[in-house]
Amino acid sequence: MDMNSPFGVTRTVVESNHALIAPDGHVLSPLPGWQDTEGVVLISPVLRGGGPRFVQYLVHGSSGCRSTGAAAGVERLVYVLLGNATLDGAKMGPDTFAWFPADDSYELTAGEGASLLVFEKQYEPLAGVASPARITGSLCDAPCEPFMGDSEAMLTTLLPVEAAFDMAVNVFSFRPGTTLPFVETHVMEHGLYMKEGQGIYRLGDCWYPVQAGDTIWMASYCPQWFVAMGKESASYIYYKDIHRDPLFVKTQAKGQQA
Ligand code: UGY
Ligand code: MN
Repeated sequence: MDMNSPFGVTRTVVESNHALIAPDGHVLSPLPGWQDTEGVVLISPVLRGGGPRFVQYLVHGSSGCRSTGAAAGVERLVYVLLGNATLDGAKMGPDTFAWFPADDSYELTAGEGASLLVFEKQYEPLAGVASPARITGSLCDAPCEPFMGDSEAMLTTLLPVEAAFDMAVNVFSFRPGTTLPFVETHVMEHGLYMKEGQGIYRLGDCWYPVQAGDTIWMASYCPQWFVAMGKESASYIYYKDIHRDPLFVKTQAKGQQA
């Protein structure tokens, strides 16, 4: 924890259609769905009434850290940021991931010093389309392409882009000076974790300096834009909801009141 802010200064902001959570404000708590585990819930439906329809959290590995599955009906993507995890006894190193369909069960552990990033949402089945089976993979083996033809902005898609999937998790890497090509405004919402580097994120009508370790929530229709700055590439991993008719998407996660 950064104790060097004697005047109560932080870059963290929580607005109606976006939030920036800087790591200096992280507070550990026990994690539901995990045994003997602490972590930080970065984004959740309680951030804003009618707000996020997913959960994004960090797991701090420890000797007892363990999970055997998410809540009923909830799909989960686990990405190893640092250190090592095991899935049913098999090692998962940094920059590997696993996506678990709803109601999957397994034995997942994360050792001392490990840091896992997790995204969860209630799976929304599509009539006539089977729910996909578990997927494991790594950043370096996933498909990676220039974003809209710009080879300085490389987009890696961790999950297959198929209608059976109602979530996407991508890793976006920008050379210094590279931008998102335009200010995006779209129906999908995002949960983002800065993996490396720094830059400026436009969220709504505000421009924020951001760096590795920061978390951003972008609500549906939050205008968004990014420029990478500094000497090294910037990269972030982000979630979005896809492939479902917005007429029928729940505006709130189950169990949340307005
Ligand atoms: O997938 C996306 O919408 C992506 N281009 N958005 C973002 O990086 N803020
Ligand atoms: Mn976007």
